[in-house]
Amino acid sequence: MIYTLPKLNFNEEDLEPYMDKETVIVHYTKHHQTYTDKLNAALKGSEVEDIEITELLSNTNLIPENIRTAVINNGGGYVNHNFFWNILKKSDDKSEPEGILKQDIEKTFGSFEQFKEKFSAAALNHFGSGWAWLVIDLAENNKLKIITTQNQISPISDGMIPILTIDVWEHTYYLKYKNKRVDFISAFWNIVNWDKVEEVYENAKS
Ligand code: MN3
Repeated sequence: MIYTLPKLNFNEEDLEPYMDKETVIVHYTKHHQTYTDKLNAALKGSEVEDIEITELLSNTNLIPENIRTAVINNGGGYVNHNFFWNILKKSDDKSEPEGILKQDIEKTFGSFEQFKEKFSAAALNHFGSGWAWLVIDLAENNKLKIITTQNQISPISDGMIPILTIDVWEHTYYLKYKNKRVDFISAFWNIVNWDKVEEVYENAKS
């Protein structure tokens, strides 16, 4: 199969001022596109080209050794960015989750504020390029957890289901925030699409 960029749920300028239009354009049409193209190139003609990328990343030993690194890196880049764009939106009044996700976050982390602090600290302290995530850990009784992954590693390769993420590669924030990842992380909370995150969580639980 041939992978293509998913449509964004928002216009390129909609995340302003928290994420600037130019960053969204470069991130989506250059970085995300490049992962997509390289994933397609790596899979082309291989014995696993018809297996869904999420299944390959969940079972990386299915991937032939000669393309395994390319598929993990670029397939991870493809699905991680698909996920990331999907949970962003134009800033509005809804700045925290509701329903079962809210309850489970409070049960796990004490309060939504404590969760935010912990997630932000994980994102800030992650060394180098990568991602911070809220995940469901299937191996640990579906517990909610905050983790980080290096480069384009997807949590699905470690048996976890992504619920929320922040991309902390410099290309996500450098044009606007320069080296100040901390400022980007604070801004990020304004553009989280909690309706989508709740939907992801409810689907994962069912
Ligand atoms: Mn990125």
